[in-house]
Amino acid sequence: MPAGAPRLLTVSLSHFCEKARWALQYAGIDYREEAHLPFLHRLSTRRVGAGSVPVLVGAGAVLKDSESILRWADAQPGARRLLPTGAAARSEALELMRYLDRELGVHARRWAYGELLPRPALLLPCFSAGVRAPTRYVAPLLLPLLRPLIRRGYRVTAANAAASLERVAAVFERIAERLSDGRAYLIEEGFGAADITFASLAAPLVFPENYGGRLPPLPRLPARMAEVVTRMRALPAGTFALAMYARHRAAR
Ligand SMILES: N[C@@H](CCC(=O)N[C@@H](CS)C(=O)NCC(=O)O)C(=O)O
Repeated sequence: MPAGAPRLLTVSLSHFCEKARWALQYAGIDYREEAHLPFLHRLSTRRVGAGSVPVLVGAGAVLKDSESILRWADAQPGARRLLPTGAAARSEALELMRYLDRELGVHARRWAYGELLPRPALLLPCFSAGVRAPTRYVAPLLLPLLRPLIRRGYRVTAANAAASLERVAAVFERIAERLSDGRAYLIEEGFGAADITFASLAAPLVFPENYGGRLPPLPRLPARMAEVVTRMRALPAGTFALAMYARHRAAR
C-alpha cells in the first residue's frame, strides 16, 4: 500500500465520486484526489482490481465503490460518524442509500448526460478538471471518442433520458414525503450518510454552488436543462438538497 493519505480515484464531474469525497471530508479523513477522464479512469482502476469510480486506494485496502468508502470512513477511529449507531436506524439508512444509488444516481446521470453530451464545450472543462498533464492537454482530442462511449455505456437516448427524468421526479416525491413530518434530516438521528447520498446524487438536478467536483456553470446550461433545474430546485426535495450543501458541505 502507498504511504501517506489514501488516493481517491475519481472523475471530477461524477456525483458518485462527490458522495465519496463529501463522506471522507465530513468524517475528517485526509485523502488525495486523483481525477481521470471518464472511461480512461479504467486504466487506473483496473491496476488496483477495480472498475468504476470512485475507488479509494491505500489505508490497507482498495475500496471499490462509494458505499464501501463511506462505511470505511465511518468506522475509522476518531472519525465523525456518518451512519447511525443503532441497528434499526443503521439498516434504514443503508436501505435508503441503496435505493438512492439505484433510482437517483443512475437516472440523474442519464438525464444530465442526455442534455450535456450534445454540448462538448460545456463538458470538456468538467471532464478535464483536476486531470494531470499530459492527459489534460489531449482531452479535447479525446472528447469526440468519449462522447459516443458514454452515450452507449449509460444507454443515453432521448426516450431513456425522458423516462429517467420521471424516475428522479418520483424519488424527489418520496424524499419530500419523508420530510413532510417536519424532520430536519432523512434519518431522524441527525445529518449523515443518507443526506450526503441524496444531496450528492441530486446535484446534477439542482446544481449546488459548492459541489466538490466540476459541474457546468448554471448560467450556461442549455435552456431546456436550466428549466428542469429551476423546477427541481424549487421542490421540497431540491430545496433540502441545496440546504444540505449550504449547511454541511465545507469548501475543501
Ligand atoms: N455503485 C457505484 C457506482 C459508481 C459509478 O457508476 N461510477 C461511474 C461514474 S458516475 C463510473 O465509473 N462509470 C464508468 C465505469 O463504470 O467505468 C458506486 O456507488 O461507487
